[in-house]
Amino acid sequence: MMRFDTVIRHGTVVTASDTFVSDVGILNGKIVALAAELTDADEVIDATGLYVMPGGIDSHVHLDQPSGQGIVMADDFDSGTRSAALGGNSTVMTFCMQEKGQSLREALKIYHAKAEGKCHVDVSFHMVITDPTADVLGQEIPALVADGYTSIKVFMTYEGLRLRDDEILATLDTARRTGALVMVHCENEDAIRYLIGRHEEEGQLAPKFHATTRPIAAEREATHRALSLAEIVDVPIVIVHVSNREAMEEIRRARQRGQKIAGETCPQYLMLTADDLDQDAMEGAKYVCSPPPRDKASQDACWEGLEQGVFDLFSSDHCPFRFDDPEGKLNENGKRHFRWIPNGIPGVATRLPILFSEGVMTGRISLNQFVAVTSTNHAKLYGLYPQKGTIAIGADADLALWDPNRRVTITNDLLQHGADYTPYEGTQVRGWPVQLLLRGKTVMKDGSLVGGEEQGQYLARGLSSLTA
Ligand code: DUC
Ligand code: ZN
Ligand code: ZN
Repeated sequence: MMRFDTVIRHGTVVTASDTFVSDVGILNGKIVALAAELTDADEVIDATGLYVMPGGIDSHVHLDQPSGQGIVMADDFDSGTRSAALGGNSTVMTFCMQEKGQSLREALKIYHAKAEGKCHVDVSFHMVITDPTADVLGQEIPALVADGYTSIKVFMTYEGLRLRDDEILATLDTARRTGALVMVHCENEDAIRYLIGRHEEEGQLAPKFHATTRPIAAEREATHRALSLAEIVDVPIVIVHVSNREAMEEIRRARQRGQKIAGETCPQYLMLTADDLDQDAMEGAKYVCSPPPRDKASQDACWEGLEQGVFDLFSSDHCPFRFDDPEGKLNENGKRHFRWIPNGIPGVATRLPILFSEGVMTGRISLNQFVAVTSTNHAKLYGLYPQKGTIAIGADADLALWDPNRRVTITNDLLQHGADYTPYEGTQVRGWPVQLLLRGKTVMKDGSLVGGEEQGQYLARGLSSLTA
């Protein structure tokens, strides 16, 4: 008879494809048995009435990133991964931002130092390419992909970050040669700058004008262009943080043309609208993110995209800034003009409960779809499968135990992130992750971190299922 370190008993196991009652036997951090009535374990966890799901994988999280002069991101790797664990996530993928003129190796050294010894869940890095020199594309990226840094993000917006179309093409070509997967932030920077200029002439500087300077057409056009550039080079890409139907339909059409495309949406596009930016005083600054939240019809479209599989990924785009803070949303310039309000909202802890409650409990998506878009597809698309993202023999025992009947009113103090607000304050959800195991060890139970030490590891990744 096999002996286990831990057995999770009598839970309902949910994967991206199946739902079944089974015990889960864990040995040396791995799942080694799925069967009825496993015994002989050092630790037994009773999961009667609970769902046992793969730990959440959030492949779009910003932590400890420089964000402009005098602006400080609200989460470092300690607080950000703590909040991730509280929300049922066992892996986060964060961004390593290349400064202009910097080598990618230098940038990675800095981000590894930021993360070292601080992580409560497993962590991996996407490279943000802002300076695609011949050396970066010809030498560094091939070597980095071989070392397990297999994804890249590029921006079509933000002066100083955005790449020109020829630079995007060259980056995509490098991705095609190396198997890297490119994530694209799609908004037309020239259109946005033009609109900001017009708003300035009219004195329209309040937070709500962040949304009107970044209209759907600017996102749709850039999405179409990114997809066309990928088609020209013949390489898969990920369209990240899609906010509306028109951009979503571009993804559908590209797939119909035969392109391999992944699509991502985020909680803010299901739960918020541009009206949230239009509030008294500076309250609207709390909701400034890019692309901006749109309207009810866009929310419905994003739900449709999740239901119908246009979106493979549901990520938080956690990009936290404090609100009432001169280094955050209400910095001196930001108080006067929306363009200086740092873009981004916190959400790594609320991503899963929101989708569980609003998606699964309402019957919009199945439990299996929930697991697919919050964990399994992230592992597959970013080269961690089947080590992560599923419940199978040999996989890491990264497991989230969910109580589908736990009712929680979201408040900022529950989330233990560095931001002083949550956009979802007062939102009532049904279903909550009550325990999280990371490689077989409990790291979170009933809203508290346990174990006392940071057990997260850095993950080198293989190639994406889209590019392999
Ligand atoms: N893009 C992101 O992916 N996150 C935050 C800000 C942004 O523009
Ligand atoms: Zn982005
Ligand atoms: Zn982001």
